Amino acid sequence: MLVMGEPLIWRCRDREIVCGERTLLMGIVNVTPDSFSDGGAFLDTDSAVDQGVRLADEGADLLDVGGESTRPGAEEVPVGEELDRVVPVVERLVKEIDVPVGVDTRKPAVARSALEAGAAIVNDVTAGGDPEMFAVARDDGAGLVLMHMRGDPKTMQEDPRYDDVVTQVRDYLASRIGSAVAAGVPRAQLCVDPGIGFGKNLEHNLAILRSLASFRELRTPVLVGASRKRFIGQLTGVEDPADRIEGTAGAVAWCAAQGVDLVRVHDVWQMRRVVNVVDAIARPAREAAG
Ligand code: HH2
Repeated sequence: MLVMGEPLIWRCRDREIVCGERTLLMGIVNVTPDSFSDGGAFLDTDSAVDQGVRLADEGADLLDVGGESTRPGAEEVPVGEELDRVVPVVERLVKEIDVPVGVDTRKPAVARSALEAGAAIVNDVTAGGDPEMFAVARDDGAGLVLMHMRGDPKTMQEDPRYDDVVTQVRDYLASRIGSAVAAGVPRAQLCVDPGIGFGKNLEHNLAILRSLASFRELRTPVLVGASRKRFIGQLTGVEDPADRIEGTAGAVAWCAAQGVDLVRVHDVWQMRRVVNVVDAIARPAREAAG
């Protein structure tokens, strides 16, 4: 049985997100034509805002608005286009719902504009690949997700190799935490994510999922994004990502049982039911064990 740490407060501007009491759901709003599972479904501002409002109603604890797909092979989106996609959506969502809104971007200029529009969190899949991202998070007191990726989306799935994937991913995240803190971002604003499917094959993803407890050592909240991903298709034989709900539920249940703080999901309605059950079973048991 895994032993959890104390509840953690994740500071995201004026929001204090309490982690550790239950599994928090980060609902995904992809304002893109080409995301791997819902590309094109929410490309115009109105439908993206409607989707964000729906996910909040369904029980999302926070939202993640993205304007650039990071699926394997994806091309980079020009900054102006990414701004046009995400900023109007963030601007409206923060007025219409009460849950914190984040922006999924690797570009500091997009992060800065989204924060000006009222976002509270920056989800950077490059973990500060552009060091300016640290200054953006520091200046605005924003929450910052540091995710592990090997290479970039264009090439990351070309024969990924590790000697020891869990140790290497954890050491990488520890060193990115160190760089963020050195650049003036308080640790309390940071959250880490091992980056399921980002430069990792099936065995790498499974090894990470088996060892989630070890990421607690980093003393930040831990986020996992397994929703609808390819490894779930590989394990279930389901080709269409939008049809991978049961497989996603399996992964989300596992994450909740391991004490992961946040799961990033497309299907909030269904995953809320999953974590309600698993949290009721696992959290008191873990507290007793701790
Ligand atoms: N996965 C995706 C995108 N952003 N951010 C974090 N922190 N963790 C993840 O696992 C993660 C992420 C990919 O999922 P999605 O946004 O649905 O697809 P796409 O990148 O094709 O838009």
